Amino acid sequence: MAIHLFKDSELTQQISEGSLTNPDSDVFNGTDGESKDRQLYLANEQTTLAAAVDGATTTIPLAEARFADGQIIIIGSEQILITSGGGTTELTVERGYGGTTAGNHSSGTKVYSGYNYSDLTVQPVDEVGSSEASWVKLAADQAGLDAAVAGASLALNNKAHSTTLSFWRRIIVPAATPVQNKTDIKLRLTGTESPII
Ligand SMILES: [Ca+2]
Repeated sequence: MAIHLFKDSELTQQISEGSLTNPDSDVFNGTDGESKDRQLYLANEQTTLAAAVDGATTTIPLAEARFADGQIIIIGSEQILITSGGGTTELTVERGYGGTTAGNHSSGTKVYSGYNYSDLTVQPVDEVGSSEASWVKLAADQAGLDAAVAGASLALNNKAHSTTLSFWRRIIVPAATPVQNKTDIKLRLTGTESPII
């Protein structure tokens, strides 16, 4: 999916997926037991235009390489199909895709992966050895963490391409637990990805 978890509302710290290059990590006291809360953010793949484009050009300059060939991006209300240049900061595209109108866009305008999401759910999972997924509580806001069921998934429902959702997670390490370099608890995001019609 062209959607990611981030540690910050500015979406600069993407949480790594399938590697530990930038995990959602904390330091815990496993002797006495400790819990820590963090707000996480969920947003579409996105960047900005590195330069202004007019309605005629089929070259789109990006601030960051964020998209793949065959994906649809959206700038303002215009949908754009990437025909080549995916994985680079200079896309070759088909403008005005899906019945939208090709227009002028100024430098710095947001460029989103052009998909909406429905039935989004985030779930703590641990498939290595014994499951410690129950160390995780999820809730829509921090106050809700106290009453959240340990290990339960959280429904995030629907997300439009340009919106950012957020939720809170609490990691609870039981007392007398060795936690050095524990890396097996993950957050799994599921949902339905739909092109914008
Ligand atoms: Ca485990």
